[in-house]
Amino acid sequence: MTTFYDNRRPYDNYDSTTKEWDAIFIGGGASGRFGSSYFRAMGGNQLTIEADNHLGGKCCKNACVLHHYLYEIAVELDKARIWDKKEYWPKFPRKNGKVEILPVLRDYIIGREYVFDFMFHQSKEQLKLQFLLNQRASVLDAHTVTVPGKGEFKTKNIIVAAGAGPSVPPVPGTDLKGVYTYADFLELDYEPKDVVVVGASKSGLPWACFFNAVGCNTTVVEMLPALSQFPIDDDVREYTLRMMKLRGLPVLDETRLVSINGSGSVKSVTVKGKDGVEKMIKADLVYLGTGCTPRSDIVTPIGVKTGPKKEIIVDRHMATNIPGVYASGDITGGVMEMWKARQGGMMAAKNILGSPAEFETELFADTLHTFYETTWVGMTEKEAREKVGQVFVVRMPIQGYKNWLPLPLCEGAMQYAHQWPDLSGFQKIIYDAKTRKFLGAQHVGYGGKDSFQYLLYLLKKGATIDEIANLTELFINPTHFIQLSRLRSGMKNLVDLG
Ligand code: KPC
Repeated sequence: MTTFYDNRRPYDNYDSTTKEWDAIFIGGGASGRFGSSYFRAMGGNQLTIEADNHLGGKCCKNACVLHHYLYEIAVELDKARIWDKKEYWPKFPRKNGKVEILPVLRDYIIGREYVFDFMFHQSKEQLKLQFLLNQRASVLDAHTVTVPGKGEFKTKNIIVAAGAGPSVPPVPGTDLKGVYTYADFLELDYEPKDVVVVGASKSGLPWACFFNAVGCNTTVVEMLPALSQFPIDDDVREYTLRMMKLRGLPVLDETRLVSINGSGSVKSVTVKGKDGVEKMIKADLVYLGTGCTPRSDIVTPIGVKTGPKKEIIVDRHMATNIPGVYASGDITGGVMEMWKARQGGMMAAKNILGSPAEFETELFADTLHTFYETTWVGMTEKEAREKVGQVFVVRMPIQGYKNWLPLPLCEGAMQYAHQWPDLSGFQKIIYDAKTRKFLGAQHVGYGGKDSFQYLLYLLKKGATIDEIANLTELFINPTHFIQLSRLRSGMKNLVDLG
């Protein structure tokens, strides 16, 4: 392929005569790159320093994009496996009972170079950013950054957007060959058979479903009650878990990882279950989906305050306790999602350049990938009943219906709806029965999360069922509950539909 630069070497794209920068962004991942772009667009003079060999951060390297790549493959393989030889579906293409993983990873590694290249082209040519790649910055004080071989850079402000790296649980055996996190998973050099995924988490379950779908004997181990960390109702939680179980993917919850065992390479894990009894699970690969730790060490020496999980503490303007030092993205802890990284960078830019903005991060929509997307926004039904009292719910599938129920009937699940309806998804929308205001929604299916971006906006605006009933659906859409709301919106006293 043609590359715009040799990404094995340091790369400079900045005006070295600059005496003082308006802002230096430490990190050119999602937060640093979007923050830099906004800063530049507002007329600020920025420099972005990235320790890795590309812009765009871990997202396109080995995190969000890889996560979605594996999720999509899991869904495709899952459908192929479910419809094996039925109608036009070919015989499920397994070699020796398993789909090979290594070619899939090789294709990702080749393909991501094009993404790296585009990130570079867009940043340099379209956004006119100034940056250094493959070079590690150190922060001397609130207005001075150094880079080996380049000396000191003076700046009015620093935005620390150096991200977070994988958290590894403190148990014996994590250094054995065959133990992976997202950060080194692409180094896999053998075809595993027995996999243990630690963490029924947003970062663990897509991997677990992928391993299961390619034919690995896969087990998920989770410390908490399964999926209890997510603000979803029990019915949505149970459906999500049941759909994994139906595919032969067990989640051992309230189960603690005691050790990873082996000599040189991993052979098994020892876990302690709800009953307090230790047991061994055979494994030739252990995947740790156990979260990330902020890389805040870069600024703690200059006195930047951090929290118990090493997260940099920022106010709503993205400012740290040190004047002139801001932070954004995963390094600030809490939910580590793209919207927060990118918007956080943008908020820092605005505040530095005199356009005060407060970043509200409490209310957001979120998704978990398994063999489906489970997506949610706002209050759960349970929470709404406790806080609001009179609640109106639209749910699909409905409860207690004895006949074949091909609903929800949604894009991405049409064959399921007609041939195996139990697999076609689960969804609900919750309203305040008195004020008719939209309070929350949950969805298990395919392609629904796009709508949730806008449902969040509607929620913040205080939309009512009557306004939602006026939305113009692009039929057949994944979020069936929007049309179903219309069936009831003519009613003065709303009666549940579900
Ligand atoms: C192309 C893409 O959205 C995946 S990588 C994103 C990195 S960045 O645009 O800097 O947020």
